[in-house]
Amino acid sequence: MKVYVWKQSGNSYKLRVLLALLGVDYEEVMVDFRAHAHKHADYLKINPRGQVPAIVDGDTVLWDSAACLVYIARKFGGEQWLPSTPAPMAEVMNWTALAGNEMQFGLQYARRGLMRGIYSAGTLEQMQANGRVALDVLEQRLAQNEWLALGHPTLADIACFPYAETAPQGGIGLDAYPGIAAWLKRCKALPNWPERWKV
Ligand SMILES: N[C@@H](CCC(=O)N[C@@H](CS)C(=O)NCC(=O)O)C(=O)O
Repeated sequence: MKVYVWKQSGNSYKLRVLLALLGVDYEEVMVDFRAHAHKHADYLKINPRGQVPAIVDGDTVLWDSAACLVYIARKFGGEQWLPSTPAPMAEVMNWTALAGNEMQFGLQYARRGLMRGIYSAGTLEQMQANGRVALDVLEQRLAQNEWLALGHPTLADIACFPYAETAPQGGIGLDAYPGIAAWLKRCKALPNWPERWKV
């Protein structure tokens, strides 16, 4: 299985985390953003959105982090990370949807704005406001619960972790979110939790 990533990408880090926790063997392919490799014709055949992450596993080609996480969890992770029964599966998907919406367009875009000067999707203040919606939802949950879904670590935690952790890089400090801060530490204490790539 080939996994296409870039080292500063939080969406790529989600896959790195799940693969490490599960001890899956795979080939990591760095898509060099500095060379605009994510916009090259060859790569666009894999991910038509010109983004990372993506997975190629035989005839299976996946180009969204949530889809990639679902694939890895169900192929290698049994019932723990994404259960196959309706209500538990849907509860996990609540959080992957939050990760793909307010966390992406709020926390990730605010970070991208401050780190790379890209403001194509609105002002920094708009993105930070969106990001705070996500953090408020997380905090509400984590003030009473150790994990986001089902009382144990699941895909929900992995999908939400990267951009919650980097919220300060988007100008949103975590001091007002003690439940999130404690949960970030709990996640990192899981056996085999990997560091981000060195940049
Ligand atoms: N919804 C996508 C978002 C992926 C995404 O935003 N990837 C970023 C890196 S974290 C990227 O490739 N950005 C380059 C671009 O959009 O041109 C997913 O979850 O996979």
